[in-house]
Amino acid sequence: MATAIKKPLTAAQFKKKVLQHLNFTSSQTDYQQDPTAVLRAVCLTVNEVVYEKLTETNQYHKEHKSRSINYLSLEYLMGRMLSNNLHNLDLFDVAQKAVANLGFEIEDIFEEGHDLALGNGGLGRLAACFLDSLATMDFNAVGYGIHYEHGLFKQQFHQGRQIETPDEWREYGNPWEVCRPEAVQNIPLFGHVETIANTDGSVKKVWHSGQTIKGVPWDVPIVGYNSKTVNVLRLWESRASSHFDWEQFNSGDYQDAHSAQNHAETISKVLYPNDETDAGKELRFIQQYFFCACSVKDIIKRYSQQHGNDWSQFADKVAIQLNDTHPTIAILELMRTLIDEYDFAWLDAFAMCRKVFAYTNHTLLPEALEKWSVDLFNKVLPRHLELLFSINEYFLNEEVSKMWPGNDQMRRRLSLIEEGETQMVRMAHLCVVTSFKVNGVAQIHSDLVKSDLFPEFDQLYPEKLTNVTNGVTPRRWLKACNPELSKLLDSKVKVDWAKDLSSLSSVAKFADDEKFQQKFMAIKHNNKIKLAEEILASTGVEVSPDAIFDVQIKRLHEYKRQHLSFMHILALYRRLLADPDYDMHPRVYIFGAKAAPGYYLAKEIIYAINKVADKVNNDDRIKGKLKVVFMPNYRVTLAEKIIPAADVSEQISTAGKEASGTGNMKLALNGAVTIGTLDGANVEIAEEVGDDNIFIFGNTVDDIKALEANGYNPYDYYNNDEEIKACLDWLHTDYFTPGKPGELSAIAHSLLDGGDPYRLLADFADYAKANIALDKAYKDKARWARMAIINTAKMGKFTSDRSIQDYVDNIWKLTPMSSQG
Ligand code: F55
Repeated sequence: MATAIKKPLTAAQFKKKVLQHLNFTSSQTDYQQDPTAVLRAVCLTVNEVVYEKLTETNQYHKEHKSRSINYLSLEYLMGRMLSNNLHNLDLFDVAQKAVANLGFEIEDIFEEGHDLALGNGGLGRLAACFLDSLATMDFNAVGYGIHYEHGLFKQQFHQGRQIETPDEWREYGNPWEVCRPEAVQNIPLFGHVETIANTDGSVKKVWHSGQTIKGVPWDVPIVGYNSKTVNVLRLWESRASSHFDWEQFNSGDYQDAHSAQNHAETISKVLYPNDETDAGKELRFIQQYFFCACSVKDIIKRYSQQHGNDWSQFADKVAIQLNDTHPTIAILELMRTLIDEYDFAWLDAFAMCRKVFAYTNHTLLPEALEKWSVDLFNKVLPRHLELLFSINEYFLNEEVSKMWPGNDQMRRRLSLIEEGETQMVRMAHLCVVTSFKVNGVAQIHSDLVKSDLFPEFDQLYPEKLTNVTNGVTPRRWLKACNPELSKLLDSKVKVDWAKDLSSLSSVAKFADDEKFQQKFMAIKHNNKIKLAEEILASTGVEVSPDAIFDVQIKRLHEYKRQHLSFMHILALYRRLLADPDYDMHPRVYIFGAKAAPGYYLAKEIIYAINKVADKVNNDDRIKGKLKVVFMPNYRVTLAEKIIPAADVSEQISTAGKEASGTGNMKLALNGAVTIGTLDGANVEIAEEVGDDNIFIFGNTVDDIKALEANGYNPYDYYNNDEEIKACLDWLHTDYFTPGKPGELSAIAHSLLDGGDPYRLLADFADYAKANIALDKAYKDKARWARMAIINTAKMGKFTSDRSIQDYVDNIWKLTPMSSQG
């Protein structure tokens, strides 16, 4: 395969450098017993190449005054970096050889690395995939985020229940980051606003803050795959602005001097672990402002270094993408800076914001739409609140009332402020009003954003709402995690498919080729053997690689309906108990999911799955036909092991609830067949692979609306479906929790008296039917192999390179490095 970029080091040179780092940087001459020291030395070696490229990238963009995209996200779920960086630099083989020469397997060295888990789920992982694509495609991009001391909690199970422990990802340092003291920022908070009358009758507003926090940037280099670029992810850490109040300290008030420091450092201490509900906590709000203010100041500083005080090109050179509403406050911060610090007229500042910001919506769930109380705004950011009110006044008078004259109801509905007992700021409305583009993350989701979430905004701003379907990076999610399949694809596809994923479509012609099928399925089988070892090690459960590996990996949430699969497992178990010869191919259900620590029902679902797993896995009567494993501490690194081994991908959310999903893409890319609803990107996956190569079931968005219009009653299903009734009743007994009846009742309660908010029972029968069809398909080896191959071959659309190209063409309007001459 042709590689455009020359290998920067030979294996011998690489080894020499690793030894140098072991000797001189780590003073570690006795490295034979210490894979951690070797990991560190390998990372430092890679960094030598990385930083040289970073300098060249910066130089280029400085010279060309390139337009940049600035991606603002509270979350980045990067996973481990070493393997990815080696692949992207084309140094994998070199490092493997060098490390082997030192007496280690490269995989064992990787295992010493920590995940950078600075995110919850899909939204954070999407940001990570986008950074990879931006660097690969040579775009000038900076990711901005928070340098959390603790990322997403680690998960353990104690007697089946989730226990959370802190994530200590950088306890002993992180080789991939570098501190940039020269780019420190100071961030004001609290205080009051003074109004000063100018001689010409106008007024000047001065914000006197009550506290200042220091923002310290840590840069993580983002290495493009086979490209010229190394970009950075800049993560802000909060510190007390003067390290200590020495006066206070010297006067003996040691405790108070410390507590100011503690308060400042608390801001970047921990990632909020909620993935779909807004925590509504003051500290979260301060986190958001802290990182937005640091980032906006940094963006302005970078611009000024090239353009001085000439603001005329700002909107031509800078685009800022808001990853959900979490960084919305950046809009008000830019507005405030332009008016208060650069003397912009209000209208000019507002017009500038409207040219610079774009917003991505990731959810339609009402509980995830962020609102902050006006009181909190007033306390923490009094000046920003004034500006928010002024934007609202302009928007309601100049835009809403002109479009719908005399319509007070419309003013109330669209206002940036929700009236009520406590006034709340609607962050999504501020985003829509002040962004030049708003995108959903899959076609069906974007359509629903237009028709159901923001129909009036769509009328008011006809071209603003748009779609960019999500994607995943094939570098991490195929090339690095599934080396055997990658090699097979290399042998059939003559271009570099990792950079041009649609080229995989040429593999479809081998879908019926017996030899190719055998090779493809042998690789799957090998991956399953490896995963079976991992399952045994982490759960103690023995599973057969000859069984169907049925995978559901994602955050735990009622709308994702892990409990639909759980109910179906109960049904299968019942069928097997009633008839031990019940005809089904052995199946292993593999779950991976973290529940938000405060999400009661999600935790009950984990517990129930674990309890049923205990019973089923140890029941000889069913002859090993059914196994259930819940792998603890699901994270990027575990996903990289599970996905290559999956036969079946469970994507079973209630239609209309999953904005896109991205695990669905990763699994299909690795040859898993989807069983799923017509929700999120499943719809587009079905279009790509064709109806014969996916199992679609259940109510559509329109069906669900119709069910609800007719008055949804879960008891209709309970009373009319003997299997549903039996499974739900089972949960009240002590069958799975001996001596403790009712321990699993919460699920049954939610599905019956709780109204079954995610319409699980309405989809149960069709899901069970689709599973019978799936079982039949699996038993036909050639048919299944064909389906699996077609899935891999038809995933070209879902590379994050295509998503980024869509953003670039329709939203950001960037030019890549190579095309700038
Ligand atoms: C995190 C914090 C808050 Cl306060 C709210 C939501 C989240 C979060 O993690 N959301 C999230 O992951 N959303 C997911 O985004 C993916 C990428 O677009 C989608 O594929 C997925 O459908 C959506 O649920």
